[in-house]
Amino acid sequence: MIIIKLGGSVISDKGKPYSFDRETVEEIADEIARFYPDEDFIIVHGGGSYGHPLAREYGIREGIEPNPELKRIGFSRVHQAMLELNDKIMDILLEKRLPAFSVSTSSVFITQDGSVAYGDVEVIKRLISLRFIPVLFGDVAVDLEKGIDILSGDQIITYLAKMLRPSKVVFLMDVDGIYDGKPDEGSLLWEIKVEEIEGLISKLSGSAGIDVTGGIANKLREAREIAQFSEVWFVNGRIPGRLGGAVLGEGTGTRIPKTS
Ligand code: IP8
Repeated sequence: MIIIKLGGSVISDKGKPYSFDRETVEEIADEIARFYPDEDFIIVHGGGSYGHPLAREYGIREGIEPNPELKRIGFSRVHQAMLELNDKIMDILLEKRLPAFSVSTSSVFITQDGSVAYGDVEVIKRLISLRFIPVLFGDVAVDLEKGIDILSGDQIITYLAKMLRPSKVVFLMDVDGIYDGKPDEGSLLWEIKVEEIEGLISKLSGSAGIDVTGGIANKLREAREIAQFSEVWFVNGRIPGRLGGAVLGEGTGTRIPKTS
């Protein structure tokens, strides 16, 4: 089983509200279709310019207080925006005859401290055994302490990796992988050991546009956790062939080996 993160910066321009890169998602779907049904997949997509600006506008990460009336509306609006984005992605996957099935994150996960505190993966497991491709997404979530929060697709993947032990997790990004500096200045790191991650995070700048869940630093922290259960790849989702390379284990990008 391979878990793919469709990064928000790959499928939309975070600087432009409600932008969607249909062509890129079509190419990614074609690439998945090269490997399905021989390989099982779970897809998790990010918020892009659908989720992040609205989540910030309503202050969802700060919880249900201090203005619960407004926050409740915001919570629902962010969720609806994510459903809209999810719908566009689902349409493309189904058009390509991939049996994608959308699983609404906020209905199956409860958070605490930005991570999954409770999750139900039974339906996801059964969907996979029935040869579906479950599609989840970064979303709003009911939170044990703050009442409400945002759950990033990256944290969802860590939880799924722990519960389902995929062979690989592939993060699709808008750059070629992880660099030892800014992408236009540093050089691409082909392999990173988990011990090197903390040092790297302090060197790296945030991702472009508005990101309420922490951009590349968040991804690297999650990758450190995920590496306990699975190999992790970071590849360019905008360049056809890169996802396939990671699936085959011989691609251009950054690989973090499994630690045990
Ligand atoms: O882009 C965040 O998910 P991410 C989802 O995977 C929202 O971090 C609603 C901002």
